[in-house]
Amino acid sequence: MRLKLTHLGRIVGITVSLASCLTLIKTVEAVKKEDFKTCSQSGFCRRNRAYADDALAQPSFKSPYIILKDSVKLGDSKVYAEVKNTETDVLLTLDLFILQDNTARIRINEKNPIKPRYDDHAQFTIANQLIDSSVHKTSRAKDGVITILLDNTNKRKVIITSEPLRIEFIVDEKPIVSLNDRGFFNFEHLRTKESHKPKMVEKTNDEGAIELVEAESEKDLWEESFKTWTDPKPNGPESFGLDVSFHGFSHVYGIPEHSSSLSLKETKGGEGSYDEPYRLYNTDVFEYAADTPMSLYGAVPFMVAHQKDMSAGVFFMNPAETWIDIVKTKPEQKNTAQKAFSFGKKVEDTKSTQTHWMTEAGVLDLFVFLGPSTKDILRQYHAITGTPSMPQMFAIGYHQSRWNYINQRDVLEVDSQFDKHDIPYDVIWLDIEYTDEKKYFTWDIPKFPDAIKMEEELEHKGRKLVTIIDPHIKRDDNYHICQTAKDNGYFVQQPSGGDYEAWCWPGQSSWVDFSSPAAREWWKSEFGFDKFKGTRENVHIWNDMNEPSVFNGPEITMQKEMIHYGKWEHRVLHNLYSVLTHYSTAEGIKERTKVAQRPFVLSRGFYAGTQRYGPIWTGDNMVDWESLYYTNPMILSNSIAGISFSGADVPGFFGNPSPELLVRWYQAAVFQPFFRGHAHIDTKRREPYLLDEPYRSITRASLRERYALLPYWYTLFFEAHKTGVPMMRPMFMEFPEDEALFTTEDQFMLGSGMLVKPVTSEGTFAAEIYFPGDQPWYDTQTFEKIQHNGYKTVEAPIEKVPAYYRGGHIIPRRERARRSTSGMKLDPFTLVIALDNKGQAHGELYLDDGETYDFESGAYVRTQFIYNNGVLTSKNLHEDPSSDAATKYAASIKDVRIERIRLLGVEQPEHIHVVHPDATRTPVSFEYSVATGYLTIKDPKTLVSQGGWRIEIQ
Ligand code: NBV
Repeated sequence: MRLKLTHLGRIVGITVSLASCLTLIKTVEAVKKEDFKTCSQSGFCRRNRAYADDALAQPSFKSPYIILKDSVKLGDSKVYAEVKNTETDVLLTLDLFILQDNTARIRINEKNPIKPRYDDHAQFTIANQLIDSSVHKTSRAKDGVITILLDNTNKRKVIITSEPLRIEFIVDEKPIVSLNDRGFFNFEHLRTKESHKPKMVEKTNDEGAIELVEAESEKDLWEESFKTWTDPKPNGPESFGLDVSFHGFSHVYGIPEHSSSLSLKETKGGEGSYDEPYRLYNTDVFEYAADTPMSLYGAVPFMVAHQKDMSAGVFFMNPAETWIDIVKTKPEQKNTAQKAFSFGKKVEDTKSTQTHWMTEAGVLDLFVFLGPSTKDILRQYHAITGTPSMPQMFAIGYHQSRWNYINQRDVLEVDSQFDKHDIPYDVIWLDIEYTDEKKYFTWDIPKFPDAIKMEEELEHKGRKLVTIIDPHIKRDDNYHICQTAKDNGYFVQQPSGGDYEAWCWPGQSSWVDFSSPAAREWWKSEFGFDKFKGTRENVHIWNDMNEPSVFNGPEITMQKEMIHYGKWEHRVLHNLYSVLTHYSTAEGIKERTKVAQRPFVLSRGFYAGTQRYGPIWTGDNMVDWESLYYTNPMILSNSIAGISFSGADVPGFFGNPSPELLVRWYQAAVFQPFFRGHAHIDTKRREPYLLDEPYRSITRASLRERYALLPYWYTLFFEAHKTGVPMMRPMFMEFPEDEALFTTEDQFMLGSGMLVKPVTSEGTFAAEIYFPGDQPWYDTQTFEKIQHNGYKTVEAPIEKVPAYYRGGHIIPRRERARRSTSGMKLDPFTLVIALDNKGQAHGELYLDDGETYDFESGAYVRTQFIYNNGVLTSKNLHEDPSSDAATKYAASIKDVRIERIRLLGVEQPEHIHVVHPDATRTPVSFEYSVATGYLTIKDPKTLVSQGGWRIEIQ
């Protein structure tokens, strides 16, 4: 048995004292699936799945939920109705709101619960005021059917049927999304154990006689066990399930985080399907496996369905544990009762996707988005949950981390090696060992005797430091953080009272209750420079283990019966814990300076809304080719669910990479939003400068390419901040009509202007790429033009990552090699103009100070470049270009110019002139490559902060 000092989720049982801190020892091995529940081991999942199976098994099944017709109230853009479970007589309330922009919200709760069901999470998740649709008085109720229009055109409507309850969204007379179509809706009302009447079913016993026995659904209602843990479930059953059908949609996406394909797989039979539902329950899955629906560190209950001419989305807003079954049918499969409600409409003979959502507790609160495009859906989703925050410029450079840089000297040595080898990087990271005995907000002073000095040295080169702060707090009476939290009741509580205590890195620990407003305020204040001694402005934070990870808890997390602020059980808000940690930390960083700087906080756990606080990464992946492959579908799934700023440990966390794997991983990460090299404590050092040639030069070139592309990246981050459309995009988002791309996950678009296909397998020096559309593509390294529609094999030697500019797009770059982003602030730009077949192109550049929030008051430059008919012009897209903030910012970059223009796909010109804003006309020199049709215009001396110039190419 190989003993390692590593993750405590796999405790073998030996406790040693190491450097005066309690540390546990374990063996390294691959994921232990048996540590995590399957659906059949989770009471509510099993019950809801069984409910669905029963419904399907009975040809005459009819959902027992009906709308009480007399209860219906039609308002402007809303409907209220009471729903009765005809088997139990329990009443539910149904509220349907028609919101702006093709969005509807449906809430179902108990009418008279014996105690309230948890609903407080909405205040954290809904970022914006929800605005009712402007459509008024367009609802009508007739013969038990309620019709309500989503817009003024009669094009989009919702039809609610009373018996049984069924809600259908119709676009152009075609059903698009329907709820309770298959009758799986099941709402477990709160009850006392004494009042509960078990459901009995007939069963044939061994003697062949029929007897009444408790139904399968009666198991685990009041208590359930998993391995050595028993969940006492004081509230009994409180789950709900609902089927959501996407008619005519063969593909659904999103619901991260899973190490799975981009187009989600079926979970109940079907080719290549999983036999478990996708699970959403934030967990610290050690050495997670590839290609599984098991839950991981984050959970976003948002799914997007796409077909050729439209997309639809569903956001199941609830932070409790949720499982989702997916099946695909062709053509529509319905039982008799359901057929009765097809309104005589023709259902297309295409595949449909039927999903079944099962949630452990709380209120059913669902948003439906009708797009029509995927980008529209993302705008609609972000209008609810908030758009991603705008990062500082350094955050999108390269980060160098490992567990651990051992001391101050080590940090500065690594830093200087980057410079020595001319490799750019922006941030160096400290993992848990920098603390005094894993007491966060403290330093191991012998190892870091003068942290401020170290940070100043980094600052001198414009670099940053990130330190880890986890949410588990060491139980220690001499530790100020523990003391304050203990004295003020800031820790999660046990059901019987008293702080919850369990095991984590520091040994015996308690967990800050971030759902408590007072605890959040206190946590924020601890980031003040006067409190977190040894930190200054260039120090940012990393929140790890915030699922939360609890080494000796069930499924390596907190027991569900633990108590949060407001006496809510952990069960009801589990997936929210991560985002509350992330929020509190990010706000703390924002508030610690007089002029707020945009915080940088990396989080491992996440939930809907996380995008407002900072990036996430995909946790403890393996150093192997398969894990490299999965970085793309995983990050794309995050992107489509609003978590657009994400990345994976490069080149994997556990294990030692071959130089080839390392090089290929760096090449891929150039085009992935969050780019951090990180490594497990037992791995060999692998900073890029340690590589032998040619690998070192190749990796240096990759990192330089990342830095050269930062203007494009930053412009895309701004677009995401404004619209929710992610930087890294699935191919189908840009080419929504091309069905060949609906399952493509090994190539992707960076913005709308670049296509990337990273090499993710060993010994592979060619790539098969699908070039969509009828416009040309240009190799980003050779500028070779590819006029091809469909698959094409291209060479991909070790120094090359296949990446292409899309004809019709202009990409801004900065090509001077610098140590870090801070050195690039006033650097000139290069524009790459990739012409389409008509000789046209357009693109954008967004620029601001890269640090503060001044851009919100107008301190930015936003320019559109347009190339048409041999003339390049620019257009100022600033909302208020003559405002003080705009002019002041423009003045601060007044000398920043375009130093080079590369025109791809152009004929050799005779003259090139710049016409300056004052109408003076000067010739410009250029070079032309006949072989590739590539033109370089040298230093046209046009300023990015100034419009009114043009470049004429004749
Ligand atoms: O803090 C140590 C590690 C960290 O390096 C890693 O990135 C996290 O995902 N952390 C998990 C704790 C346990 C790792 C086995």
